[in-house]
Amino acid sequence: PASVLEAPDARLLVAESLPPRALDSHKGSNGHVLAIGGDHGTGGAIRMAAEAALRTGAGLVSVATRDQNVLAMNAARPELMPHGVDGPQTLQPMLDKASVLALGPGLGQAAWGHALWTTALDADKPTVLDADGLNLLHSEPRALPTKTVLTPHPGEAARLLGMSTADVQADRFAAARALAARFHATVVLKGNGSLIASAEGEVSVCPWGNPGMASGGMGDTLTGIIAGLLAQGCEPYHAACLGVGLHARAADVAAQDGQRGLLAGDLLIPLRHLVNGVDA
Ligand code: NPW
Ligand code: AMP
Ligand code: MG
Repeated sequence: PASVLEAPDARLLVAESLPPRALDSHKGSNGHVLAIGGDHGTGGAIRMAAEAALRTGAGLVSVATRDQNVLAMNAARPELMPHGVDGPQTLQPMLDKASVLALGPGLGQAAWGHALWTTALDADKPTVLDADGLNLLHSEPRALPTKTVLTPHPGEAARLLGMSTADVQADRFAAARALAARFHATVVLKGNGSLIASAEGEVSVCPWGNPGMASGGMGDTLTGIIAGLLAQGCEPYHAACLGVGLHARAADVAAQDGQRGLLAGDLLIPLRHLVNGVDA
């Protein structure tokens, strides 16, 4: 048995989950997301995750990435706070200030990414683990923070489960439940009809989204959205359901201009409308 995310549109989900901001709300009341990733060549992935967290309403968003990404990120999105990190020593002070981590987009699986991954997971903060963060977990299984959301696409899920992508797709419910039970975490198994599974075996199905979403950066954006919701106080399963719903509905709005050529960045403005409960 599984429940379909029932609201006729994501605004109802938002209304139930994110109350309007208090009049005396300030940036410190809305959480501080630290996005960690962006090895050489994939700096865009972590910037997209970070920007999505901001557009979801996180109060502050810092980025721990390669030195070489900092200048461009500052220029393109000055609201972000990117820092070049070369290892655990430079990452630790950033971890101390963060309330939620978005770990893995573009992180790579070499020594730099591995060192940041270990240090970040040891901090035991609410964490969205994605992309190379999941691939590293496959190479080195370990205990995860109490509040963890894993966001594998079918290829990443297959690696973690030691099966083929086709096997995952043949029984997506079983794959999502198996991962959630194995890692004691909330799992989003992405793809057409994304599934959200809790460690206790509850599963929800996302009825929104479209094939225009099959383009680079889409998953990185989802990671940032869920991190932004955790930062504003949502519990992991709820943040995952709401985040998947907002992401897919924003993509449906953006795809009104056509599915081919839809960019992950095109989701950010409809996302902002939806997260505020206004017509997109
Ligand atoms: P196949 O071929 O079907 O067996 P990878 P990645 C499968 C960063 N990025 N349904 C499929 O396997 C990421 O953050 C950076 C079924 C496919 O070949 C990561 O850090 C960007 N199968 C890193 O790059 C933009 C599916 O998985 C394989 C599936 C590598 O991430 C792009 C590919 O997966 C990217 O986000 C589906 N729906 N989806 C940037 N601009 O900086 C995927 N598969 O090998 O894990 O590589 O996902 O591209
Ligand atoms: P990633 O592969 O990590 O970039 O994630 C891709 C994102 O786009 C996930 O949120 C998927 O659920 C979504 N997506 C990709 N293809 C489709 C599709 N055909 N229908 C609906 N959602 C999709
Ligand atoms: Mg991805």
